[in-house]
Amino acid sequence: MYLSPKGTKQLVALVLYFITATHSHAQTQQQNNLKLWYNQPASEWNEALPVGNGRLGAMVFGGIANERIQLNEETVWTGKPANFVNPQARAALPEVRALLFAGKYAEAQKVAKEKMMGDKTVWSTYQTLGDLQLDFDTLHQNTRDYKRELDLENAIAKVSYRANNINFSREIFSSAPDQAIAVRLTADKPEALSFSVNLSRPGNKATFEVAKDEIIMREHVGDGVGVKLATRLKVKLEGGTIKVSGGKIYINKATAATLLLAAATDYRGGDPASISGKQLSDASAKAYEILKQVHINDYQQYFKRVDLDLGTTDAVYFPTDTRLAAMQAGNIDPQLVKLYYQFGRYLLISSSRPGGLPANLQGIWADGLTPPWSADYHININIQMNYWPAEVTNLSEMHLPFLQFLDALRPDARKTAMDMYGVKGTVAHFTTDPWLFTETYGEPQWAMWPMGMAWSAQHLWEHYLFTEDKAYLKELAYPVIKEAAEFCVDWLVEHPETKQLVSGPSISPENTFKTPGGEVATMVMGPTMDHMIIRDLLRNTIEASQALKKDASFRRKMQNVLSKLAPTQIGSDGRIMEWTEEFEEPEPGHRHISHLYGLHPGREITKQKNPELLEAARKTLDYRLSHGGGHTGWSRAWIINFFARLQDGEAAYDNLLALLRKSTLPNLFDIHPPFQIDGNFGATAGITEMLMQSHAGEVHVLPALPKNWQNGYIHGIVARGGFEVDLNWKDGKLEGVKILSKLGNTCQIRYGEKVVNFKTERGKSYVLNSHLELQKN
Ligand code: FUC
Repeated sequence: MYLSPKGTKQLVALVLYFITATHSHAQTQQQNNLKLWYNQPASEWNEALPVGNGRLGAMVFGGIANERIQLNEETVWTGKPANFVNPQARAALPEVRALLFAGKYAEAQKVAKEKMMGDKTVWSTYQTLGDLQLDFDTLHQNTRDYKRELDLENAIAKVSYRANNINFSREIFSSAPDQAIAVRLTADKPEALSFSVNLSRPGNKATFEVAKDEIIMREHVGDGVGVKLATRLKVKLEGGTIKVSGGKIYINKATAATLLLAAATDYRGGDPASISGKQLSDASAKAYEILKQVHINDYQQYFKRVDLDLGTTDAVYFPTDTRLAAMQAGNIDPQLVKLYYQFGRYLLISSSRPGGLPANLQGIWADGLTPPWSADYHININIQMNYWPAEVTNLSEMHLPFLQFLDALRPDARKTAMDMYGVKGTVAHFTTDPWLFTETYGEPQWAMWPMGMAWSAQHLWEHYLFTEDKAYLKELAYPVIKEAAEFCVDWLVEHPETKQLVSGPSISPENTFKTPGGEVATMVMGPTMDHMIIRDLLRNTIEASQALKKDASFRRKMQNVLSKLAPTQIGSDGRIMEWTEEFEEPEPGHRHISHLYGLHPGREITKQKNPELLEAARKTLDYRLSHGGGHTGWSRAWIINFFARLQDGEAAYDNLLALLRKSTLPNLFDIHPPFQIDGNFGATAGITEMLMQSHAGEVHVLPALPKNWQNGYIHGIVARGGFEVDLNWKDGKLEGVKILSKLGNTCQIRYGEKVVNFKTERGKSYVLNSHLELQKN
């Protein structure tokens, strides 16, 4: 529901009237605690509710006379593998570098545009799988008690209402164990369910077979350049009759019906119709209640690992859209923050499962044939942000699709490094897709940036820091990290004046500057972010090689490079410099705040190590914000993480509120605008960073607790070194900590200025009081 300004005001007045101070109403609170719910159907896609099993997704509208369930499958992509390296790139590299060193920015950009950008001619985009449409008979009129909800505890969407003295209900979920979507329709009066079912896909290119109780929809997407898909639907009835006519299945006078939907493509080979056929027949052999219980058990093993409480107000009695509107009007609603947090975890579990593709710009949920930015894998912040919450919110397994994707990028990334730059190792640029391209195309302003692989490699190392899984490090992570490092080592060149090593040609993602001659330019030699990424990568690779006791000579080479790499500089106004020179900034509030990579997600800038850089980072952030920064959802989410790392709980909180107030849709999806899921994930990570951090070699509890969260707890979050942490606080102060040591490492824990060290045993729990004193078990 979008409210008119007037409607919003009335509603908000009403809500503010009802919402009083903190109360506990255990029962209702229990009921609505972890649900997004609404008193009306979705009037458009941005109000519909997402379900997903990592691969197969649906957006549930909850219509009364007509239900639309928009479907997605993660591999429904147009395009194909393509090679589009600009053949002139390698020869142009020294020319572009020389022009940039000579300060001829505009000229360098022209050469780069012509000779380094590839010609991407194959159109590739993620697309909808299609729609499942239900049309009901006239019994579904004059409804009352309508409710539509998404239950985050069970990962089930529900619709219920009363009409003609009958209670109708629908449940929809996407099961990972059974690889199918289930839609269950019931009525509490026998034979009250009459409706038709059909499948469709925009573009009118799909073909259909309807027989008895089953529909098959097939299409070769992208007009033949893309995957072949098959979607299959089966209807199972309790009572009533079924008939087929005009491409639809008609159900007459049933008491209950279960619709099961399976879908597959040939992205990984095989025949989509037989893959989905097997999935469907396996699922339909099980009773609905069994499918549901197996789904809930599977989902809850991940979801239930973390519990958060930030306090509750009477706002919980109101539907989610009303609460969001009230918050936008100034209301305080800590439980909505909890809901948003757990929704972020829900979205990751539902869009990223081991063995599948990583979550794209929209997770797996995208409507139509041309979603924004092709709903692709932007790797200049967006996909990384998707995975910021994975380890810390105890969803380490959900990280794997991204980590395996990086491994899969390697053959192309190796070829691109050599063909484009004549350099060994692996490189990727600003974006990619499931056809795994790494070469670049388009405008140098976003495309001339060879750090996509180097940044992403951080995730492979981080997964190890949380799990210390040596086999994983050896077999999957290290080879990918090492090749990314090899590229960086050979890519860097000596600056003719400073003699330091610099990266370039490159950009500070997607920002511009004014040259001394007054032109707007983007490319330089030595943007700060590149060096922060490379420093992080080389340090991580050194640590990884030490952990595996290998590559001693490459390690020395990396150490040597690190000693010559251009350092992070503070400008004359006290801010961190974004480029090697202090250029005039045409967009001082730019959404990318790339030169703070070392603060977050990197670990170069910490209070203990370099307080002067920390101070400069704060100035950088304040300056960006005072010039309109944070205007996209993901940018705002990054800012929450930055302020958390600056240990400024109030500023982190203000930006979290701004995200909820300005960049959140009625279904709690983040907006760029339009919908882009990275902000959901970035903010979930940010909230965790406010409550605990572990990037600086210690478990820092409550580093950025805002005044508004006086009492609460978070249980089950994870720190580097393999510590599962339960934190409780009261009156704004730590009450106690429980630490489960999963790996048996020594634990260094900090609260404020107090630091304590203790040895741990694998699998044992340790309890500390408010003064960090270890309690006897
Ligand atoms: C990055 C951002 C844009 C957008 C796009 C998908 O390049 O600069 O704002 O989020 O990715």
